[in-house]
Amino acid sequence: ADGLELEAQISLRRIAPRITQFWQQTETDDRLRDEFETRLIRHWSETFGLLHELYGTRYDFFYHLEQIILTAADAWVTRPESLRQVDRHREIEPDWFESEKVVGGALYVDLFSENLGRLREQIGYFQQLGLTYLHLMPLFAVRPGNNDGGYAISNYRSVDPRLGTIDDLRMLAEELRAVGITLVLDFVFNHTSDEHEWAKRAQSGDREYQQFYYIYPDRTEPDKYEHTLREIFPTVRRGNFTWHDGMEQWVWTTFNNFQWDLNYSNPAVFRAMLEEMFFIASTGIDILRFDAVAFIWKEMGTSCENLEGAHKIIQAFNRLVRIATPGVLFKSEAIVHPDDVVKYVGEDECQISYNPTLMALLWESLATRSTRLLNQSLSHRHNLPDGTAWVNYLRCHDDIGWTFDDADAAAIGINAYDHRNFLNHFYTGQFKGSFARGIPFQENIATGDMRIAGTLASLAGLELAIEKDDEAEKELAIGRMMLLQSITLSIGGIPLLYLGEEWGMLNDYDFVKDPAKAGDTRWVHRPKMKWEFLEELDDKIESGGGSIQRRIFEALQHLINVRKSQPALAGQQMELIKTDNTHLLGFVRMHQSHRLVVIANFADSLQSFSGNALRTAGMGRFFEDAITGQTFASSEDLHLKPYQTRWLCRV
Ligand code: OTU
Repeated sequence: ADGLELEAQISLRRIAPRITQFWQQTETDDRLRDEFETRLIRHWSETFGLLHELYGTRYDFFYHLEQIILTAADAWVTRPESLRQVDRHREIEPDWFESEKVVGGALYVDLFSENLGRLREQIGYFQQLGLTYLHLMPLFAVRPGNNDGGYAISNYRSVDPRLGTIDDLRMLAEELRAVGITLVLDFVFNHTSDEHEWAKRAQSGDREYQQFYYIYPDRTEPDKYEHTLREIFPTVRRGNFTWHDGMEQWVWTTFNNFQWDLNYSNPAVFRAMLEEMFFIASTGIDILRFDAVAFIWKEMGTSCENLEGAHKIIQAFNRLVRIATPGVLFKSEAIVHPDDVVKYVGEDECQISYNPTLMALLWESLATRSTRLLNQSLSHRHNLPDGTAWVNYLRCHDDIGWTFDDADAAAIGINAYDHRNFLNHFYTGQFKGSFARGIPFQENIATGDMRIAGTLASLAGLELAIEKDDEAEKELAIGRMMLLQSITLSIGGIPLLYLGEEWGMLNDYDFVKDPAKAGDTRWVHRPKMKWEFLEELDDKIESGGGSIQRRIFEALQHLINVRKSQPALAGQQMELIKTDNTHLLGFVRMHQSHRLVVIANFADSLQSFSGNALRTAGMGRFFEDAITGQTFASSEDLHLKPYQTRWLCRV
């Protein structure tokens, strides 16, 4: 380690004159130089260590190192001053995203509002709902035809012309910022589309660009890799490689055939993608969603998922962001085993992460009406290191995979394989008595494995209830939707809605009519926004009345407002309460001197909880349900209606 530190210091001394030269060429003023150099020195040892570990054996390592640092310097000096202000502010307040005031939403620009210009007109809607964090699905230039919902990017520096321009994006970011909404965009960095300039150069025979990807002349290497690889999109093709007719070579394609995996063992790829990342950040992005993090590092003989190299790459990006654009945060998208999910979370890696385990287990509890597996998992998986947070969600643009830990299931006597089969049956509506209307995604005939597509409302029973025109069923469905929302809004972390949830968007089976979508059942839960319901929102109907859509909207809006009024809901700290009732989930949220107890009923029948236990949990003699405003005394038991959640605080 001593030797490495010496190398680090020598390298920095060698690079210093090049940086000075860069300041002179760009006529950078002293303040900006000082700020950058202070951060460079602060993060230098770690940055050097990571890059050295990744690329130190390359003969041209020093060249790449120097280029990387100059890329970072360029990102800082070309960054708009308004964003540098944000950087400076967030260095003083690094935990801004842990506030109870933060509530997120995700949407497709085209499906929600045609284009970026129209989206700007809808900022009022986000405010009305209470959102402070907006994730726009990928909006950059894509290949024609199927583009995997924007995840097959051809150019990271131009917006899909159907959605607008880079200037529209900048303007949107600025207007959102003005009203306190942060902007999240994907950094789709595992792969580019086959139409990206780098891929095209590779196709034309350019060897330098062929090294940007994993390209093989015959099956020898691919076959060796395949021994230990999973198939992520088995309905697209068998295996992970695609034959390219023009090049007459095999290309590594973890996802669709047209999504070429980038080769991060090549430092030129790291630097090229660093430049793209800084460009995206410069448009005014607060959080970058690191797509498909699990797959970015490959090693023969391994699963090529969640390898140490993947962590090093993200940590290196993280350090360079701390140096060049320090206000920017990373969000990890690792929809993998919970032990692996958490490894991407850290101040020095991704500060926030999707919480796929909670997501899957909330659906599991809804199906079983039992919180045992959820409790088991939460008991040792919820807490995260300081300076990090979960992003808690119920549905997103992707499928639901049952990524809970087999050992957690075994610990409470559940066979994980059978249980996943049950859940798949349940959520595709095949299980007797199921309320759900999901459809299979990536069903693997060979293994029997599948994931589930469907909207929150359809999976929670609203579609079936409407079809049956059964009022009681509709009530239960709304109850289930609000139950799940009440957990993600209170358990600790950033709640993230998938827009459409707020008015009970149902599955849309018309996607099969579009040949570019027909092969991907996730489109069932990606319909166009139906703005009609909004007109009714403004009508002066008595609250609690009106359409189902309106009722769902108002109930969710209310929950969001209540969340924001509860300082106990900041941060992550959560302690489970033993409820001695498998239908109930109970936990205490604590922040500074604030406390809030959450009790949720996953059964479709009335349940009670001991008032005494609530006193022990810190509720004193009298307490209030912040959701309904009702007050209770701990001398009596607390009652919960089917699917009811109570957020209790002392009075
Ligand atoms: C991500 O998801 C995106 O969210 C998907 O929309 C993309 O199709 C995909 O990457 C390719 O860009 O397989 O079904 O973590 O589950 O990364 C979703 C593992 C996916 C994968 C996840 C991927």
